[in-house]
Parts: sequence; C-alpha cells; structure tokens
Amino acid sequence: MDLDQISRPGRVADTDEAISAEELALAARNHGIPLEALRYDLTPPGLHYLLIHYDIPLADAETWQLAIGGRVARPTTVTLADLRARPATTVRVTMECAGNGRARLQPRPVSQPWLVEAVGTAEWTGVPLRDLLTDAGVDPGAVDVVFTGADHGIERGVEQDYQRGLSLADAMAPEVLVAYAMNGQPLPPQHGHPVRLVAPGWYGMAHVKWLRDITVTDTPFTGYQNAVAYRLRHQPGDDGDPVTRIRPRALLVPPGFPDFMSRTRVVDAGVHLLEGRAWSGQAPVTAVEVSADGGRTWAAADLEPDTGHRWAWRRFTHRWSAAPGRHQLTARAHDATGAAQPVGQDWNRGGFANNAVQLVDVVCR
Ligand SMILES: Nc1nc2c(c(=O)[nH]1)N[C@H]1C(S)=C(S)[C@@H](COP(=O)(O)O)O[C@H]1N2
Ligand SMILES: [Mo]
Repeated sequence: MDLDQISRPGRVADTDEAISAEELALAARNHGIPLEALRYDLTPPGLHYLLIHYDIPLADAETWQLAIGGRVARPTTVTLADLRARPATTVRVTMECAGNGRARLQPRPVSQPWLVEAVGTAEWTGVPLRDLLTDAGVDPGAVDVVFTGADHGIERGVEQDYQRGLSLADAMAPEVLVAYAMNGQPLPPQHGHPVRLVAPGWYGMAHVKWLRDITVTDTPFTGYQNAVAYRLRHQPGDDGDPVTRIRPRALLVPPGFPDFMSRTRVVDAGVHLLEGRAWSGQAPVTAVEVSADGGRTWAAADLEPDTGHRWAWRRFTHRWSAAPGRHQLTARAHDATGAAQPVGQDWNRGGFANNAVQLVDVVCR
C-alpha cells in the first residue's frame, strides 16, 4: 500500500477556505497557552503549549536508555539514573512553536492552526549536552549532532522517527540541556518523558522530546525535519533558509472579560494596567510598545527589570486610558539585533517564524 494515499502534501489553503476537520484534530491534540496564563512567570503545569507531530510514546523511566555515538571516541549508553548522578543545571526557557501565528496568515498554510498561543515558559533541569559530548570525545572532523526521539510517523509521504540536527557549535552552547525535569518534576508524558533536549532560544522543533539517541556526524544532517519541513520558502520548490532562533514577540494578557464565542474583551471606561510578556531567542528584548488602535500609533511600555533569565520572557506593563467605543490593542517587541515585530504579515509557505503582532478586540463601555 502506498503511504502517499494517506499522507497529505504540504499546501496552502484556497482563498476563504475554512479550517478543516483535519486542522481541528491537530488543534485539539496540540493546545496553546490560555492567554490569561501569561500572568505567571512560570507557566503552570498543563498550561504550557504542546506540539506533538505523531503519538506520545509510552516510555518507562526505569529502563530508558539514551545512546550517544557516531563520531565520538567513546560511544556510550546512559540511563536516567546516570544522568541524575551528574551535576545538574536549571535554565528558565520560553519555548515557542515555529508555526505560531500561522492560522492568521493569508493565504493560510495548512497545518497546526496556531493563532498566537504556541508559547510557554518552564524551568528545565538536566545535564549540559556539552558535558556529555565532551566525555564521549567528539572527533575533530565532526560537524553536526543529530537527536532522535522515540516517536514515529509519516509526514508528506516520508516515514520517520522524529529527528533534528544542530551544528556542533550550536550543540556545544552551555545552555543546551539533556533535561529530565520540568519545573522541578519529572517530565510529563506530553513534554518528552523521561528525557528531552532543550535548546534555549531556538524555536520548538529543535527541542527533541523522548530523546533516545544522540549521534555526532561528520557530514551535514539532511533529515526531513531540517532539510524539508522547517524551511522558510516562498515557492514550493525553494530550498529555503532553515528555521532557527525565535524572533521577537510580545503578547498581552487580554484585559477585562471575554465574550464566549468572539473572545472580544469588555472593559469599563477608565485606566487599565495592561500587562504582557515579551521574548526573543535571537538577542535580549530591548523595548516593548503598546498600541490601542491596531498598530497605527504606539506608546512605550514599561519593561520590567532584567532578572538574568536570558532565555525567558520579560513582563511589561502599560497604563491604558480606555474611552467608550471599540479598540484594537496590540504590542510589539524589539530586540538587540534591531529586529521588531511587523504589523502586517511576513508570509512564507510553512507559516514559520511568523511574528506579526497580536490583535485584541476590546469594547469599552
Ligand atoms: N520527539 C519529538 N520532539 C518534538 C516534537 C515531536 O513531535 N516529537 N515536536 C517539536 C515541536 S514542533 C515543538 S514546537 C516542541 C513542543 O514542545 P512542548 O510540547 O513541550 O511544548 O517540541 C518539539 N520536539
Ligand atoms: Mo513546533
């Protein structure tokens, strides 16, 4: 049987084509953060967004083995007990799916239909990857490190284990972890139990869950998730640049209370303290601005002092004087590379790394 018959090619929706039952099925499996949970520094358990390409594997922490091999002097296999016996590091990380914002693009890339909510912040504890690689003895000619999860599926006709590569230089960054705890607890099944990679600053696809194998290679990795899936393409045949680090983004906690279906917010006239979170994986956030007219005029928000958590979001606040009528709130983040969020869309076929500003419709009474 030809698997192409059940596996969809990558495509872009027709003009005015509604979200399909297939996209809804993905959205129901892979939930986002409820935007009101942006109030917490650390996203409470269960409210962190989720993205799982295939199925959550059934994993036993007692018997789990992580193989480390390829272009190393001393290939090895480590258990969870081996990892726990080593010096641990904890890093606070804001993780965001590269497809965040996709569902608002025109035309819409058909995939997991995120609006803006594919983000969360957790404290990950584990062993720095570079300690494990250094102990294994990386060969001088090594170029990439390939991470393989225990999950398996088909994507656009290609059967595969979920697998991503990082360059050796990126893999050796001190903040990259082989993590076994999330917010001080064993990883939950949906977040990679018992072991995952955490690559702070990178879009979510790099943080391989249910990690079972680390292989050092002396040729560039050309697996599906690096060479085919996560590329910024404008035409179907483009080679496309790889999706890498998180572009700046700010999200507001929607003020007031919501209408059930439209999610339009209702607030009373007067001064409201708006709050939100801003992050960038490229460079530290330098400023956040807020607009109450859909991005036509902007005012500087108050960015809370840097708490030293380089890889985590920062809180911002802004006093907004609401007058009766309809408003459209938004915020935009700037980072130290000079990048800022676009008000309009920056379209690509996969809808990746799309950081167009959030729009929050508000009725003030
Ligand atoms: N093994 C494996 N790792 C994976 C994935 C996956 O499907 N399988 N999804 C990736 C993607 S696309 C994202 S955005 C993040 C999501 O991590 P979270 O579900 O813990 O938030 O996991 C990444 N790691
Ligand atoms: Mo993702």
